[in-house]
Amino acid sequence: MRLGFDLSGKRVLVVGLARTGVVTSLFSAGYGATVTATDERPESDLSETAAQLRAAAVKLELGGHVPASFLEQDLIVVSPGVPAKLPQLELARAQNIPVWSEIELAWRFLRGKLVAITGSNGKTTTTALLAHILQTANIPTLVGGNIGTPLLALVESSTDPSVTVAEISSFQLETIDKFRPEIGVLLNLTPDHLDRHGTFEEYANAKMRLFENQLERDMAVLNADDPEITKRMPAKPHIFWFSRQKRVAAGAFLRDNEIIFRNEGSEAVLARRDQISLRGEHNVENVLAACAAAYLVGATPAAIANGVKSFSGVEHRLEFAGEISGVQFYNDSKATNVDAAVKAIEAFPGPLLVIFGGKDKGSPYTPLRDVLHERARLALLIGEAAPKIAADLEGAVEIRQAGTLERAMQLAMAAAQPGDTVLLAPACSSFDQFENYEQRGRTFKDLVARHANQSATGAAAAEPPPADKG
Ligand code: UMA
Repeated sequence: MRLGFDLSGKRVLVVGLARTGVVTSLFSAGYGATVTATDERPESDLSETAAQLRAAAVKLELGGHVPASFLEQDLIVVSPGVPAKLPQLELARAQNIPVWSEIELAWRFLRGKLVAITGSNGKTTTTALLAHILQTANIPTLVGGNIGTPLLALVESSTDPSVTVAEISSFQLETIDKFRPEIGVLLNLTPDHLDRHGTFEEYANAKMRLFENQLERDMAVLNADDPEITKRMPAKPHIFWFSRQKRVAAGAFLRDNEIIFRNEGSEAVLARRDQISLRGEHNVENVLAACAAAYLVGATPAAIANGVKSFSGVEHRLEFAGEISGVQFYNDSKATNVDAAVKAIEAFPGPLLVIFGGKDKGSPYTPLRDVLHERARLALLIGEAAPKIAADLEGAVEIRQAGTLERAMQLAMAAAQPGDTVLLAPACSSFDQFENYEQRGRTFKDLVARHANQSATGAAAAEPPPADKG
């Protein structure tokens, strides 16, 4: 039973006007709220959005945030990308005005069950896989959250028997109030977004908020192999584990080739390891988590096995982008933090040429040293973070400064030999040079396609690359 929220006649301020803010503004106006929406970007950057919102009687404050407006509201809904500690939000909190993330508002309206998936890495793959398994099991399934579609956009389609599978980020969890998923999944905890959260502890605290409102009848699915998780176990929910390394008393684990779910002494075989087509050991963990959650939601073992077998992965996650003259190209643009990049590299035996860089997020790049030394021939650096990455990786692998993705591709084409793999695994966010990681990934794939065409037609590369040693 959800708490609900009566928006009718309420004054609602929506902060941030990208995907989340637009959906939130229109939803709130549709439910009878008086909506003001604000964005730091000027009207010239938001003309289409502005027209759409004005047509729905939303008042706009663009090109900055007006502090007084934050104090005249019954509710403020912030987009994930807006810092939770924005001074105007602190002022509102001091006046006891609730500041919620969009997932809080959505949770109050969504019907059916909610499975919320978080973690530092693997969220999107696990969310997509779980949704795919549930669809294979003929369970009415909705999918959204950090994966791209704001949860509020799913409210209208949700029904009592439906299951919403939601990817949830630390940014979204920072501003929840009563948000309570029936099943919460935590995949792993490694440093990420320290530029926003400040410390790993603060970041981990935000992630653990997934479980803070859960009751005894709710469930948590946790990674038994991650010490950062086992030391933070939530107190209330019924806990199920998943493990790649050991057998667990309650939850999913591997026994030889089989994925077993065990609970109260009885066991079910959910799928086989050799049915997983995703690369990398980290993806075995994602599959274990998705299988456990699917079984807990009510999918049969046969449907789970079929779902695992027919799932070929998600765009921008270790996505095969093409082969040119015996060199394979992989797009892992979603590797937006250091741990994700380490796991991406570990998924290939080598030799590798890896493209790193983008906007730095505050974590050191030194955890990449060993795996690069072992498997990579060359690191190509792009974007703002390049000098810091070069300093952190010095001596572990040959480094070249490329500046842009275009240049990195040229250098990779010149240096790669048949049998090599060129991997885009930036370890950084994309916002210095791209709109988002999706655009970065698509640019990479376009470049691979262009070079493939050139090589097929025998055309020379546009510029022969000089040796930019860095
Ligand atoms: N803005 C302000 N004031 C500020 C800061 C930003 O007005 O002080 C404005 C910006 O100008 C912009 C808007 O706020 O117009 C940005 O909103 P947003 O970044 O939240 O963008 P959305 O399109 O709503 O996307 C968000 C998530 N973005 C982030 O968390 C940064 C998307 O996750 C998510 O898919 C979407 O909601 C739907 O739920 C993306 C992401 O990068 C994929 N997530 C991070 C990650 O996965 O690492 C957490």
